Amino acid sequence: MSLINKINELKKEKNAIILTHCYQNVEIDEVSDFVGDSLYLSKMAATTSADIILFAGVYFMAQSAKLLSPNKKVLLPEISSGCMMADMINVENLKSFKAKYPNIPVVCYINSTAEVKALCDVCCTSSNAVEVVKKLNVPKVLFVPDNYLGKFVQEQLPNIEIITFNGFCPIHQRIRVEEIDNARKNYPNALILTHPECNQEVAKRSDFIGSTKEIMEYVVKSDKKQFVIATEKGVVDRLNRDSKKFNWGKEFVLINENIICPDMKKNTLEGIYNTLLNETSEIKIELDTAKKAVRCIDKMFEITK
Ligand code: CIZ
Ligand code: SF4
Repeated sequence: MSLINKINELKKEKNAIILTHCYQNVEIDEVSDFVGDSLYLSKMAATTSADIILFAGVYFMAQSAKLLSPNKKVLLPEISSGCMMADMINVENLKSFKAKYPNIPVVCYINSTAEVKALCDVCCTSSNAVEVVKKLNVPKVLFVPDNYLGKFVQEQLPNIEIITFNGFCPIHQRIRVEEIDNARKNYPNALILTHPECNQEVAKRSDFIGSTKEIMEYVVKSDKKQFVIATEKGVVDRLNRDSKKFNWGKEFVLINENIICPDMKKNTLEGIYNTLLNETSEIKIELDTAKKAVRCIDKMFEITK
């Protein structure tokens, strides 16, 4: 039996589901129940009736699934798959940041650990960051950990003061302005779409700035045929696969072949099979931390309803 069939059999046997982030290796979709961004996957984790959730993604995402489904067994095949941005902030430096700017609500990007979320007021994703900050209806917010996403929100909401923590995604930060300019020359008929984790100069030179979900929705609706994408390779691989499968006749080009998140790529079909078979790498979150962190996520759902 192929590894894919073996995983699918095990899933049935154990009443398990696999949630897969769109930055994962594309072959993992073959065994996945849901594929998408953090927000979508969090919602699926919150509503599933499965006993086991295997998260094909990185640590903070599996933690979010556990927070939203505390009675389920949540497994992360590669327990060392972290997020370099999420790891730039911790309880200690977050406390210092808050002490420097007291009594200001703290918005945290979902790319943060449960321990960090437990000390923040509301969470957001790249799809709803502007909406979350706007709906808080306050004159000032602290935004952690991504300073580029924070600055992107600031541009959309000039009447709110957004004080950003100095975190960033080292993968998206690799994208250079010159690469955008070269893409314009090399693909004159293409649209250039970037993620708000990119630096502001890169973002400003592109045709569209959006989360992975927004980028994917945009290109499907567009009547253009060629797109240069400035976000993680998994998004481009899925778009090219779907273009072939559904005859869209569209071509997607990754801005730079190095826009690959090494932590996201740690998962393999073999690792998934072994994790599900042995039920290893279970996510556990200390009760008090979980209680506070889930409040931060619930507040996001509440205000974006
Ligand atoms: O929210 C997510 O899943 C991430 C990491 C990025 C995005 O834009 O979807
Ligand atoms: Fe974190 Fe960047 Fe990897 Fe996303 S691409 S998981 S922000 S390191």
